[in-house]
Amino acid sequence: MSRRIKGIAYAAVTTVLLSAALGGCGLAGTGSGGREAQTSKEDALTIGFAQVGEESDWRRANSRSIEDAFSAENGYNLLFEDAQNVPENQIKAVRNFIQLQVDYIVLEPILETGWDTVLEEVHEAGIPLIVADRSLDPSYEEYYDAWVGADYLLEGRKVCSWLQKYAEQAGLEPGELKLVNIQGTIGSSAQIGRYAALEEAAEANGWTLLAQARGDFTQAKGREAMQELLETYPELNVVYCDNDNEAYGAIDAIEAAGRVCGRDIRNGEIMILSFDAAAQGLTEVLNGRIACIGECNPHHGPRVREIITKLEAGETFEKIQRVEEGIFAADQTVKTVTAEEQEYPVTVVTEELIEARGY
Ligand code: GYE
Repeated sequence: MSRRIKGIAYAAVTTVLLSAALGGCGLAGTGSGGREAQTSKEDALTIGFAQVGEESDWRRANSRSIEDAFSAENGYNLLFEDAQNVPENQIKAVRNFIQLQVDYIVLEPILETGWDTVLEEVHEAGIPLIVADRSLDPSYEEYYDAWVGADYLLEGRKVCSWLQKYAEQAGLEPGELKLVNIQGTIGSSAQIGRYAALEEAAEANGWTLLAQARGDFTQAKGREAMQELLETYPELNVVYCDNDNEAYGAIDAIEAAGRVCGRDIRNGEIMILSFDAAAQGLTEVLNGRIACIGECNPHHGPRVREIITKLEAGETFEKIQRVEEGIFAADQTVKTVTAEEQEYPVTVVTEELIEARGY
């Protein structure tokens, strides 16, 4: 079982818990039970995991994946630090792991930048660093042993290709498309990549990109952002949400304003595009409220564990590991999308697919 410790005031608590978990001298001589416990704990690897927060369905599934992969039964002491989406908390968490001399640090960075000093400290302490999910600015590459995550620019390009092909088939002129973007945490690699794809496609296709508004990857902020966007830009007809939770919020706001979510924008419907493909998001695809979702896979636990196992065994592995992902829509109006000169099939959402999703 991992220990989830929230917020800034965790440092002292973690220190206490960890010294117990590591089974220092204090545990010796407490009888055979104590000694047995000490032996197994000493064999266990201690993993310091610096998580982003709990902002979305994706994030919760990702946390579960890490907890399952690094469970005590699997032979790990997992120290789980939730930064609550505050970059300073995450830097503190990493410093704390250095002090505790954990065996590995696993970092899912909130932001791409701002890591200058602390990564040097990790390096000096000789603790292997694995970055997962969001990526760091390329200038930090020498400071980590591996990164496993998604290609956020590619995800965005796939969704934009779907929109372009859909519009073409529906006979919509590029200039008719009036888009807004509800942004994820500004400066996170997921936000940067998905926005870059949108900006590129808007320019290439002649779509009107009306505005961006902050949604911080949450339903509450997504709703607020959508409400304001509708007031300022009543002509908007496509909402590019940086994740599903923002899309749920956007749906709430659109319906509260008496508008309809759907693909028939000529008749006043508002089309929603999204990322992640959590079960609730896929359900919204099935009932027509979300037009298309670019998949983002949260199950990094086993992937990170495999990297650590290879590091332990001195085996080689790919330093940069990108996860392959799909794209989902309600039907095959668009059969394949094209991005980076490759075709990707569009998967039609079904009840079975949603049931199998698990998050
Ligand atoms: O899309 C969003 C989450 O970093 C890929 O963060 C992740 C994003 C994901 O909160 O739902």
